[in-house]
Amino acid sequence: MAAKPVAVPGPNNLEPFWMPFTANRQFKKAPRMFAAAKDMHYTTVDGREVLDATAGLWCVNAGHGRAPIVEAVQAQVARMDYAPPFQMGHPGAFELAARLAALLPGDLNHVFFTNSGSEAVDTALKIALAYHRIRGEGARQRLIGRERGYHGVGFGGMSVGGIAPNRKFFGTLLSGVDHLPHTHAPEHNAFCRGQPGWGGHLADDLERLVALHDASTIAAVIVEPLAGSTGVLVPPEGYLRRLREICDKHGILLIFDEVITGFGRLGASFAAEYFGVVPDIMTVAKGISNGTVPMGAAFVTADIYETFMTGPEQAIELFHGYTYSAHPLACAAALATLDVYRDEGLFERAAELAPYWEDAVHSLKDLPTVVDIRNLGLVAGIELAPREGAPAQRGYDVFLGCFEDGVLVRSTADTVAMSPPLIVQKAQIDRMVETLAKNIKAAA
Ligand code: PXG
Repeated sequence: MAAKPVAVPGPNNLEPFWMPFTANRQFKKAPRMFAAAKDMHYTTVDGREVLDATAGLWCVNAGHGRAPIVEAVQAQVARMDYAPPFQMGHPGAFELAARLAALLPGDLNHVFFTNSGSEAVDTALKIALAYHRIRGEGARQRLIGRERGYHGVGFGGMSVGGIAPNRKFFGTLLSGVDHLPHTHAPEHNAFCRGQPGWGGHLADDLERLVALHDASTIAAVIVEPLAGSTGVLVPPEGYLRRLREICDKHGILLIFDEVITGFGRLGASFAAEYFGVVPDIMTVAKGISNGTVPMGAAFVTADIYETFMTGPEQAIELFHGYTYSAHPLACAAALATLDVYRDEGLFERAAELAPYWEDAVHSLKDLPTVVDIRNLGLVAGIELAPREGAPAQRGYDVFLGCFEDGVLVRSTADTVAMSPPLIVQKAQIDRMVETLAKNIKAAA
């Protein structure tokens, strides 16, 4: 009998894939496709090299296709593809948790593994609620986020997040959530280099929310130490410390979402270390495994972990977890990634390059339509004035123009964001900024 023909979708059938956070119809008319990646560059399907100014999507901090990471994943998949994480373990998970604990600031020293930043955030929020309940403070059920915050796309993360289009289509979200004001204030801080001097007092709004709801009803406050997705908002001087103080005063847990800032982006292992402010829970993803295999994690203090370790020994302490928590391939990728970060001193390298990066991006200051430039570590956001009646169009045109000129940047509304792999060379920084300058002028 003749073999039944198999319907193989041709390479040009772009229809079935519903792309995330993408204008699907626009993309499918003129697709942009990557086929390969090495170090600082992607190669498109038609063989063009594209310089990566965004570390993929803020995740490939060690650069693409790094041999030690690739080989570690290859060896792991050949040795053991999968191991169940519930009531079973594998050595890589414990080794990775111990390595991370050694890297973490302050009392943060226990690790709950997830597969993404969104899951890490929902995990952190659930741990915060359960922590208070176990301690007999079950009335602490409110969660506080911040306007313009991005904490992924789970119902918890959406609820504490503060980006309207990410929320408004999806119903009533979690109840009992309130938001701090955002810290975007170009009228005070435009073109400041590094941390803005104005705005530390915005943290005092937490006292207003405490007065409104009463501290006894508030479980946790979650913020990105530096907000990435909303257009690179650098925390004002003193802001994070003030949040820490107010949380301590009222017994509220402080959660830092370090999905973007973790693993060297600011020139320190974590933003908590960079700013000298340690949260009670920290969420990470992206750079933890260099984007090679999906992985996220929530880090908690010894106090939080020990609070859960109090019932009968045979009882499960936290009814939460994922089939792929601490997946062997993700653990192998993360262990090899941590080796590369350490052996190549990439966090220190980011710190050393930061002043050059700052000068380079601020050279765009006098170009038409540029209304603000924000930077810290190896991150920059260049904010453009929106076109009349067409918000986000100018940012998108700059993104597209840069891509056609062989540089991958990111646009979020009319802010262009760059966050290159930490192996970036100065000449490559120059190329990114020149390409951006050309395309900002073209889109003016
Ligand atoms: N928290 C933060 C601070 C993030 O930046 C997430 C959570 C969610 O992670 P996952 O792994 O679930 O996507 C993120 C993700 C952008 C952009 O363009 C940023 C993210 C995702 C997509 C786009 O800035 N960050």
